[in-house]
Amino acid sequence: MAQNDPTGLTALIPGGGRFRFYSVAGGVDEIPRTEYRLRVDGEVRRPREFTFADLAALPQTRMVKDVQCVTGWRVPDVEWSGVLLSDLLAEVRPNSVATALEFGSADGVYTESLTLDQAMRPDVLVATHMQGEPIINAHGGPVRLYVAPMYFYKSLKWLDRITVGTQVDPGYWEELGYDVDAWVGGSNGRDDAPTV
Ligand SMILES: Nc1nc2c(c(=O)[nH]1)N[C@H]1C(S)=C(S)[C@@H](COP(=O)(O)O)O[C@H]1N2
Ligand SMILES: [Mo]
Repeated sequence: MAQNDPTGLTALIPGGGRFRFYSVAGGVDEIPRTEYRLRVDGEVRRPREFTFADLAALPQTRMVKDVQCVTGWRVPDVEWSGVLLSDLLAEVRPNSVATALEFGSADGVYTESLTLDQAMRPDVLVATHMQGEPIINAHGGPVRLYVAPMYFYKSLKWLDRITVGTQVDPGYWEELGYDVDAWVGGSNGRDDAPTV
């Protein structure tokens, strides 16, 4: 498996099913929930910072869906919960010119992006829990993105910033050649990718 991995940085996460650990930055120090902050700004009417408690006070959404890494490993039926990105965006109210989002990580290196339309989907989550437990540091906790219909590289770990803007900036892997629109496709028959 490691030989299929362009990063050479993976290992199985203990107790994590068949998840493999990915971090282009080598990881980040544990972020206590009480110190967690998510900055949401850019083309929004109400830029603000969310604490972990702020996220917990928003409507909670749960979904059971697959994880698919572009290098081939897959974990079926993972339970995720947290705040729908669309519910978070309703709090900050994107301006009419807004068309894209950029996500930043506390690792200071990894970035990702979505169009505003993709971000509004009902299967894109600002996730705080995985398999019924708080997301552990190795999985990008306390808060990571979970973009169900796309390859797992879209699901940025250690989420600490969302900048709403007017153009999609290619993320870390996308600068290295991976698709910006990373639909997993119809191969598993249940990821709801648009048929194009
Ligand atoms: N910040 C950050 N997020 C990231 C990555 C990364 O290197 N850094 N790797 C991505 C890739 S390629 C995958 S497959 C998943 C792996 O998540 P896991 O370590 O929880 O299995 O995280 C994605 N999000
Ligand atoms: Mo990946």
